[in-house]
Amino acid sequence: MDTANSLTLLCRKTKLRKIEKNPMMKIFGTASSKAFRALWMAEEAGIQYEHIVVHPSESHQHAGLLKVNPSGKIPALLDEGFALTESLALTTYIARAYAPDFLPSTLQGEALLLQWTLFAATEIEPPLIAYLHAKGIPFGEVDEEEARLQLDKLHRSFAYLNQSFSSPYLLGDKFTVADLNVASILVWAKIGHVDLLNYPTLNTWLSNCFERATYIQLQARFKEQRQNRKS
Ligand SMILES: N[C@@H](CCC(=O)N[C@@H](CS)C(=O)NCC(=O)O)C(=O)O
Repeated sequence: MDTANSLTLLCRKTKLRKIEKNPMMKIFGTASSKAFRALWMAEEAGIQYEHIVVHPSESHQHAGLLKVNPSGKIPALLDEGFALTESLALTTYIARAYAPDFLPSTLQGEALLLQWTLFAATEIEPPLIAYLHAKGIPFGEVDEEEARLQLDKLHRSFAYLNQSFSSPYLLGDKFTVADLNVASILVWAKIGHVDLLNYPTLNTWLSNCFERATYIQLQARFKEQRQNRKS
């Protein structure tokens, strides 16, 4: 058996052991925050978990969260006493612990997973958030010149990503945690109505990610929760 197969087998055994021992991993945060990434991965993994809703505005006063993440930021995860922070580390942990099918099985695949995750976190997310802020989302203060500047940076990243893969998913034929990590950052592009039509491969791939049953069900569940809170 090669290393990749033994790793997959080990992950499967770990998954079974973990589910038997403690079905309730805890994920702290709101669905409209970066916690969505971990919630989405937990849904893809098909595991039971407890979603502890903590809003960013109250996270520094939330005793349960502070025990898991003393910095008071969301998201955070607690699994059998193991505490973890950083949304993109959470997704990768959930996949490794419970859903190894969502991980690449080669050394090169692992490297590309890291490459695209870091690319999205450093080359897409910062200009995308800055762009949204410059467009007045969510604070209302608009700065069109700043928005143009950030959009230029984004277009360079989108062009690179668009030309870097041709298969349905970033690492090949199957949806992996690399797709989930990058797509869950590009959720902000959807919120900001950033036009991706000039990037057909990227655009089609992103639509496929957002058409996944887990994504749609999760969005519907959280919309319902928001409406129930308002009524
Ligand atoms: N790099 C962290 C960022 C976490 C983060 O910025 N969380 C925001 C909500 S999305 C937060 O906790 N804000 C409250 C605060 O900064 O005090 C991650 O990806 O998990």
